Amino acid sequence: MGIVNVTPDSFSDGGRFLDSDAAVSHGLALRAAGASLLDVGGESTRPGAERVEPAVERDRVLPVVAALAAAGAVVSIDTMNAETAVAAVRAGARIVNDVSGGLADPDMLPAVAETGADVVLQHWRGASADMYARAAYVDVVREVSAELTARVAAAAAAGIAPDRVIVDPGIGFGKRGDQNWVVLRDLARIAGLGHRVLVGTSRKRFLLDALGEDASTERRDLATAVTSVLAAQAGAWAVRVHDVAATRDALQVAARWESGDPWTSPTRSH
Ligand code: PMM
Repeated sequence: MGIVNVTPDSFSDGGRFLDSDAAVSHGLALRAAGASLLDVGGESTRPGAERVEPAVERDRVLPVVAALAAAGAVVSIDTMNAETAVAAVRAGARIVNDVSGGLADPDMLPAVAETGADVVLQHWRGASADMYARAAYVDVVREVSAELTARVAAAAAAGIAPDRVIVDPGIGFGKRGDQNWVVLRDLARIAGLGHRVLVGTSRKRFLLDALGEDASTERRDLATAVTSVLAAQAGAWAVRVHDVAATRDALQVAARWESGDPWTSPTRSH
């Protein structure tokens, strides 16, 4: 899953893709680099970020969703707002990615049920501004699993069939650095919940525990390729990344490792 942030304050791309044409071009480039899904978002969820007016969010994302869907991409809409989700599905999005797992907007789950779209329910314990205050766990993997299970039940009660649900442990959301590593180590237990699993580690702060505080974006992308391979091996269905090419290469190398097939390259016959 390639990330297309259409925000002026994304910590990762510096808001370079605020202009919708640029965002569409970026999405198409990610697709050409190997992304099978494009995740379009108009509200930053970085720690401390302020909420964006839903109308502003829709102005940002709808033209981008429409253009990418028209180009044949499978688009997910990264939003916590039910109206934005419904409008994006009308514009061609096939997946609603709600980092709050349907908790931020009480209308979200019934609205998604009506659209027929798939939904990503991410583990979440409150808005970005104060999410670290809630990072208190006795057994982080057990609690994340239980809270995700409760969100899947809420989705089912709203009319969303379990096979339309993708769960996400929410790396960096309401978890401190060490807690993220524990969740990743035990990711197979999240996969054991029986749903498709999405994992987003891309460029996130917790990677600096391994890389050192001053790691460049390039080094975070390399680390993301490694975590994405490890997530895939633990059963993840998709990984959400900024640098699609690096993660694609890493996943292809890992696939060769697992299959034992000889290396072949499109540019080289052997
Ligand atoms: N992370 C961010 C935004 N949306 N959605 C899902 N499902 N999972 C994530 O881990 C996730 C997300 C924050 O990252 P960004 O600001 O770099 O997009």
